[in-house]
Amino acid sequence: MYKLLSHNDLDGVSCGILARLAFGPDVSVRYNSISGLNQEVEWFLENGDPNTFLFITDLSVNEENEAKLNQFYQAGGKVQLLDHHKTALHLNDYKWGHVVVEEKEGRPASATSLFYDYLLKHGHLTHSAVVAEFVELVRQYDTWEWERLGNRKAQRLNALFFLVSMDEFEEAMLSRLKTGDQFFFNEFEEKLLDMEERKTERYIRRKKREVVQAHIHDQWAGIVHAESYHSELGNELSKEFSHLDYIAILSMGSKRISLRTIHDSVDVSRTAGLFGGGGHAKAAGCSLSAEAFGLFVTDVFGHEPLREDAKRNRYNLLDSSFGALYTNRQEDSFLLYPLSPEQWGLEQNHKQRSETFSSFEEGEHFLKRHETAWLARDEVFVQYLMDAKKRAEVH
Ligand SMILES: [Mn+2]
Repeated sequence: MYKLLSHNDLDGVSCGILARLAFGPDVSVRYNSISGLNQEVEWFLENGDPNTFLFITDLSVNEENEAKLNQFYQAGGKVQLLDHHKTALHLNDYKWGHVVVEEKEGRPASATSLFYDYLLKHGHLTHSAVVAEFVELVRQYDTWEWERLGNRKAQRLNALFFLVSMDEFEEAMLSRLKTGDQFFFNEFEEKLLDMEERKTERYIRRKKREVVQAHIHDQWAGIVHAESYHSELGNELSKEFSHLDYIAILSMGSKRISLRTIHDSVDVSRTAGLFGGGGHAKAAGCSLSAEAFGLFVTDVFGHEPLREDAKRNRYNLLDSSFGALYTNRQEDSFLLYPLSPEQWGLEQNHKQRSETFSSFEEGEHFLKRHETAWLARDEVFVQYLMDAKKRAEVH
């Protein structure tokens, strides 16, 4: 008999689907939240049949279970842990641990792709084009590679995963992977996914107006409360407010914080680590502890949400040689303009400020972080230039 303990997201559940494909009725599968896994492992070690082969995928165990699993293994127990989270790399010290972050240079791994390779290598599955395509879609979604590769099918697979129950998803995928030679969505699913896509867009648009920023442990965080679409939301908000190091998505019901970033210079698994969590460089999470609640909720309760940059401007543009005008809720005007190719100056309400910046971006980040400013609309820009002209005439 086999037992699989896996994560309850698309990557984790797809490991369960592969296990069912390989072992049929001989496997029992349980999906867990990150915090729920350790209890399941303990239960298995105390009450499970010691002849059962235990797989753990897409999740890692705490120190206590790490030691207990190793004892179990040393005593002849069969266990294999497969994970792709950087924070689990130390488990490679054990024969039963296999943690790979990158399959090869520039190709990030997912638990499903690692488990598929394992099952092929050990003869539990034979190669199938449709299964390989499914595994690749899961890998692309889980590692966010789909966006770079422009593969919306991967994103739609994840959307479908959230639209139906886990049992329904398992069943639908299993029957598709057993037959067919190409992975497809049926007509009904396509229709459903189109509707879902529009709903997600509206949700994200609304959430863009609810982001507050805060300087926490030497990083700039954008904070938003949201129950759903964490990855899509984190990605969109990180692009919209690119002066922020990361986006923290708070879920009060589950007392969790999801951390997302698009910046290569930021590692949110380290940020999550400060609050007892972990994950990947660009996607991580932690519990909403009392300390985190103070920083991410109480301290920012009075903050006004950020505003998006004006989008349809023709004159007031980023990085322009005339300068770019920013404004804030106090209706201050900030003109960021080039003094020379290597230096940008700043004027506030027509008065010179002492700060200078070595690039436009540096000045923009300064204004967004310290003045909570956004790119003004064209009308405001034109008015500012007219005022400047009047002032010059008076003097
Ligand atoms: Mn994963």
